[in-house]
Amino acid sequence: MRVLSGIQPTGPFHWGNYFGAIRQYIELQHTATESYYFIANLHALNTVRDKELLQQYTLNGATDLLALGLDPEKAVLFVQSDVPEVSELCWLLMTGTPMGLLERCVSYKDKIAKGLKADAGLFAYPVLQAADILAYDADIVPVGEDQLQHIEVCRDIAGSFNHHFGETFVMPKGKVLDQSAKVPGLDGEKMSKSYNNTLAVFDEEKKQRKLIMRIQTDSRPMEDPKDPEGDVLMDLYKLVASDEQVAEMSETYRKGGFGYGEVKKALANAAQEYWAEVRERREEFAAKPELVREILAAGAAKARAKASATLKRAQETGAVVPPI
Ligand code: AQP
Repeated sequence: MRVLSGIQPTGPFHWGNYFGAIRQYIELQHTATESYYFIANLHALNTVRDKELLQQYTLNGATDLLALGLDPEKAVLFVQSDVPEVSELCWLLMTGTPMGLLERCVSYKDKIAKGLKADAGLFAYPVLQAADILAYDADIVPVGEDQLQHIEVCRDIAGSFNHHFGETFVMPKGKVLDQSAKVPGLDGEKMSKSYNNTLAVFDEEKKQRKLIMRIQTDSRPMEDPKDPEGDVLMDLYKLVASDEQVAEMSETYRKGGFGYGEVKKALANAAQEYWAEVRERREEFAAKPELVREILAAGAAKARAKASATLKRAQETGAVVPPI
């Protein structure tokens, strides 16, 4: 089983990125025959237009993944733009992709609906993503729920290429975690960098505590029993607290007579404990940017070897006719 996933360096990674996707990367690296994880800086260009900031976010992203447990001995970690073959493959795929397929993509439609600026890169994003996945012959793509539609688009694109030119690409499958496929943000909507509702994994404790204390809650009387299901605080608590703590808190909800302030404090304490070790590890990696760069360079060489073989295969199956 070959596994691949990418993550955009558009800002600090948040709990949604970690519990929806990164946690899967860390787990799957032990069982996959090959795994590829990349920092999607070309995708991020759609949002981050400041060169230095994007470079910094890219290095930070790799540092974060290493601190969170990605092991370069087990998984190939690299930066998307270090593999130019993928952009060429993207063009081969773009020529057979119907506009309607991309127009139906929810993440594009959502951003437009929220008034965010759209350029051709944002619109064609799922095609580059398809090239990212297909270039490495990925069987499994661990993601959050919001990305499942893009993986279906990738399958459509690969299927139509295979049908037209002959078997070329491996059909990938998306993989989400049932419990954390869509982590809610501070406002109860999907946690998302562009919605400004995130808890960053590596925020310092004080800032995280402050943000947690500001989470919106309902205004029902304190005495009323409350349903622990579908409650933002409880949903976040489940991610960082132990099973025992969650069972206790659920009981407190059902009984009523508590204040949300207490729940927020418990959530902040559990979060502090949950992230303490990786925060320390991050400081160690952050002190060695040269080591991170070396890991990325070694990863890029391995990723390029794989992607150029796939590009050649795609060119040979018929998409590019050699000039006579
Ligand atoms: N709230 C979430 N719950 C579960 N999974 C999530 N992911 C993102 N948000 C959640 C997953 O994280 C991986 C990397 O995400 P990305 O690089 O595609 O970034 P994103 O989806 O664009 O993340 P944001 O924060 O929502 O960024 P913007 O606002 O720029 O779009 C993916 O597997 C994603 O599913």
